[in-house]
Amino acid sequence: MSKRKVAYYFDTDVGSYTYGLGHPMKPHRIRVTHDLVTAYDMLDQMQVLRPTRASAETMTRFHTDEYVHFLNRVTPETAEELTYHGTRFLVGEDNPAFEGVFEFCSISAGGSIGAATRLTTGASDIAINWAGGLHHAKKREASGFCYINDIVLGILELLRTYPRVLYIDIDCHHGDGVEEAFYTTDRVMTCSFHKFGEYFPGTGTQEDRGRGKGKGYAVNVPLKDGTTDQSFQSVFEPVISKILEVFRPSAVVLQCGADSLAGDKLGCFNITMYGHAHCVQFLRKHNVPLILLGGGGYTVKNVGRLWTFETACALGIENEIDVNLPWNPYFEWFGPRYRLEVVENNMDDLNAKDGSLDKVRINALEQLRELNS
Ligand code: TV1
Ligand code: CA
Ligand code: ZN
Repeated sequence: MSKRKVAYYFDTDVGSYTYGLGHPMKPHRIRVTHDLVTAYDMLDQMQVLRPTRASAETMTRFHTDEYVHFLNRVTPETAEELTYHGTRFLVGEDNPAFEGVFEFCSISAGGSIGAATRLTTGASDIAINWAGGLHHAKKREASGFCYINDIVLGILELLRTYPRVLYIDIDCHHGDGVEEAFYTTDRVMTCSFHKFGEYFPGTGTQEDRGRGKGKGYAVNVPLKDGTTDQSFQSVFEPVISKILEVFRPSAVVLQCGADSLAGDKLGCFNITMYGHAHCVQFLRKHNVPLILLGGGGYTVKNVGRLWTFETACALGIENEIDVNLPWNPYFEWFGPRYRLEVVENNMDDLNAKDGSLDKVRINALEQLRELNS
């Protein structure tokens, strides 16, 4: 398997931001990942880059001036005043106005825009930003732990050079913000795999396929509780293969949300580290410029495990990885197994019950077949 030039975006400050006590989103997981990547000696096999922080002006390539201006000013103290004065930009407990929220967003967005630039200039074949993947952020509103949509900003950067971009989202939640941003264009195809039914954000049925010129270019694959590696692969491989054939993307952005892993605190799937990383291996094998982004992931140890292994997959060294964890700053915490892999549990796979997954696959393939006629 041939080598790829890999860029890895990391900012040493990113792990210090906190959404607040008790909030499930923990930026610290990016630092845990980085410490494991370091312990496995991967840093000297790739370009390690500190992202240029995205400016407010750069963010307005997608978001409204008013919303970005608000985010740039808001502090924990002024949140209430600013929020109830005019439009409500931050709603509920999901998106608190935490200390340094704007800087955190500028690191996340800066990494994804930088990753895009690495591909368009030909400097890298694969670019990684585990601090990105915040797929729920809307043009004028924060949503679901996401404030600035780094993915949309990264894709907009890719579109300056490439005619067509494919966005794939394997986070347990629907990639609604990215879908909405490109709903009416045929230059970006979005494809989200997610839990559907009494689950945030509630969108992403197979009837939602895009509008106008974009009709057919939004693909949704709704899944049920307990999705296993086998169930996931039975839809991922055929659907993505068909997309690569009919859409022929110039670049692919893969959102690697880790909340689709077994044992996640907010997720409800039963996918192992190997099942999740198979998606990365599958796309790397297709040899198209690739961006890997983070996203959800709430069982912090497992997020670190997964994204470390997926970094190894990007480098093509996953077969040389020792599944017994090397010494690292969090070693004790990885007990009692002290192993890298995330294994499945005994929950029921509700997709397997009634053949509903076959219908979902057939439906998606039918949608893609219609694109060419
Ligand atoms: C503060 C403290 C906020 C504890 C939020 C779980 C919390 C959640 C918390 C939570 C929580 C959600 C909703 C709220 C509908 C809304 C990064 C009115 C124990 C990409 C975002 C999920 C997922 C949002 C983000 C969801 C991503 N679930 N404890 N909040 N209500 N919000 O359901 O896709 O992974 O849960
Ligand atoms: Ca998803
Ligand atoms: Zn999620």
